[in-house]
Amino acid sequence: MKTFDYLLAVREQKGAGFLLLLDPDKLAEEDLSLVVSHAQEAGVDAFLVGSSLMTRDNFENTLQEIKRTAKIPVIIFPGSLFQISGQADAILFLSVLASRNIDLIVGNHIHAAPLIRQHELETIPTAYLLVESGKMTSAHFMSDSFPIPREKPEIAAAYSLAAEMFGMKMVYLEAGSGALSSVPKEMVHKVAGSVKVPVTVGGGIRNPEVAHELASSGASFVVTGNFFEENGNSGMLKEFARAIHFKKTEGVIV
Ligand code: 1GP
Repeated sequence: MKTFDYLLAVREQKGAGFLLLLDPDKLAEEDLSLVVSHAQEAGVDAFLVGSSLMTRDNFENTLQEIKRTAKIPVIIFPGSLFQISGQADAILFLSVLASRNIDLIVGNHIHAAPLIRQHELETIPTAYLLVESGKMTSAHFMSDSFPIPREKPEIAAAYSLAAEMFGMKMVYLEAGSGALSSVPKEMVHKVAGSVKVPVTVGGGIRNPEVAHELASSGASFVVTGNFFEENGNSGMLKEFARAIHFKKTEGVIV
């Protein structure tokens, strides 16, 4: 099954999917197999792998380690052109639609496309929309994007509609890793009600109640990263999974 079809099946069966971001710049390679097995047992549906800024040359090794243990899809969430690898199952083919840097809207993609094809990597064309979140995050800074004002869901919805009209398959509403405030549920509701493509929401989600609220407001996928990088929080993975999987049904997705 293609990764995107798997994601849609997860959404259909569970209400929403739980994606765990693994940042190769922050995680020690020797810890990865434990992190991965613990996360999948707890109910994580897929892994995102990527970083706004990589300061270590360990992207390939990190992916290899994750793939060694992962039974669920491993999806590249690229922070730059250096984050392309044939070891993953798919890549979010991101366009930072509100960026002021043309290369991040469409530019780097020209360099990436032949390599992605060579690796036979599945692409998930995704509109990546930065949302104001209380402070400048690495994602905001690195992507040269004016964040969409929190109280302007109609702007996020208009961007999302344009993305859908361009044929993109996903909208990613991003508060930025470590954001003070996550994307407002009103904005998620407005965007999810405006487009048919799945809406992924991430950044600053630090408790299961917020994760649940975002999923029940229409987010198809909820992403967390930072919170589970902190020691002692991995015990909460199950609670997050339960909160995000608001539709309780049995069955296995293959
Ligand atoms: C990054 O939204 C994700 O795209 C994760 O954010 O690290 O704040 O959970 P956090």
